Amino acid sequence: MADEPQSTDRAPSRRRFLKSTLAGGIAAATAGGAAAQQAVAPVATSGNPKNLPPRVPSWTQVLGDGVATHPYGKPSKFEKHVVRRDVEWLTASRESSVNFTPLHALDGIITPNGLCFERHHGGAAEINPADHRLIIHGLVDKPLIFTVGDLMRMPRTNRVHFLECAANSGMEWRGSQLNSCQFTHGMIHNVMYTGVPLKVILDEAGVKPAGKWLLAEGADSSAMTRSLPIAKAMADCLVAFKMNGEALRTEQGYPIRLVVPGWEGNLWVKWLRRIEVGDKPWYTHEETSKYTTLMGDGRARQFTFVMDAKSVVTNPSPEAPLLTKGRNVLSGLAWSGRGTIPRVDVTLDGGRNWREARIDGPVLDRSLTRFYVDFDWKGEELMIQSRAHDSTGYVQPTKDELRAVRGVNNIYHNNGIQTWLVRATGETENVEIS
Ligand SMILES: Nc1nc2c(c(=O)[nH]1)N[C@H]1C(S)=C(S)[C@@H](COP(=O)(O)O)O[C@H]1N2
Ligand SMILES: [Mo]
Repeated sequence: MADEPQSTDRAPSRRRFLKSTLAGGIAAATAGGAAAQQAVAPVATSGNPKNLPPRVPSWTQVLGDGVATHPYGKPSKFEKHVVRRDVEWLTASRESSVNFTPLHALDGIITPNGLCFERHHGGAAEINPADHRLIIHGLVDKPLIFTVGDLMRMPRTNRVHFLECAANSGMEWRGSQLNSCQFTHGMIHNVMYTGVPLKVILDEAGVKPAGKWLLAEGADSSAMTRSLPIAKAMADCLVAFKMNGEALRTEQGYPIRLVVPGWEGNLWVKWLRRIEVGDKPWYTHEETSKYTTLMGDGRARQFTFVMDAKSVVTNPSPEAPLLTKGRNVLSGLAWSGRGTIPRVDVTLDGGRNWREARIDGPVLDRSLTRFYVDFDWKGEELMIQSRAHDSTGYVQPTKDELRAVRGVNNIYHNNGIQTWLVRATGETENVEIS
């Protein structure tokens, strides 16, 4: 993949009403091991009668594995289908690519470390922390070099935040394309980071009054660089070394990465090695040719940092069809780069009737928030949508509302309302209503 996923010629002619598209993308889903089928969670409607009540199951009659069979634990073998997957036609090379979080298979708000989507511009650097340094220079009183150990002795804090790639849902700009919740919305993860506030580090170096921007650079082969306003750096950014309690994964920037709450994923520089303070942005490759948004009128938006409020129903979804009539749980995620999610609305009938979803679990600032609707399914066709409200009063727009403002020659910042069509069979498809 040359850069971020595109919604270009692969996009189908816009078959707007009740049309999911089985374009190139779906071939990848199948190549990924019949994703839609495999990804379906096992249910308690089948099973070997020998192991079912009133019989005593076979595993009760033998000793299990001892401790330390797996010094580092892993999921049950029955959860093998719960993995990151990629879309073959978006993957020009493995080193400059992206894979996706299996949102349909997860619950709560935390993304397990091994399932966090990856986006690399030059592959994942493998760095011995003993050989790694963080350099601070430019418009500072005292240029400094920190070892990872130095950072770990500075005051630290814990924060849960989502990271969403600006291109998440980018393949859907012109119409529904990928028949998969993992692929339409899975360029996001939500992690508890442990790290040092960037302000603490910058204060130690002493930012000169003229210092208004900083440049963050990664140590990977892409030397990913992005400009960031000092005000944001001072407000809430972290230099993180732990995710969900353990060291960052190699793929997520081990040994240190930048955390930029609520802002585009590409600013969250991984394998962070250099911070330069300057008086204006650097206009790097990543902020001129990429990560600008081409509008309908031909002008471009630049430095579109904040991720607006968005939501998606993760169950049911193409990989998680409805399997039984009667009692069912609809579940989903909502988030906003501007604050918390106080409310999510859900419709089951394509927008004729909306109800307020039940938000459950922690409601945190610029974090994924989990919602549910407990409902009874009689086998009728459903058209499911969710609509997030954030703490600023912003309401998630429809895709058509977005297109009216931004046109369709776009990739980034697609936070439009997603529609899933549930057929009478329970099979669920990516569609659009117009
Ligand atoms: N050094 C470096 N940092 C990087 C990137 C990269 O390629 N190199 N990719 C960026 C992009 S575009 C995104 S969306 C996020 C992805 O973070 P993840 O791999 O933890 O999901 O990292 C960002 N930071
Ligand atoms: Mo990204």
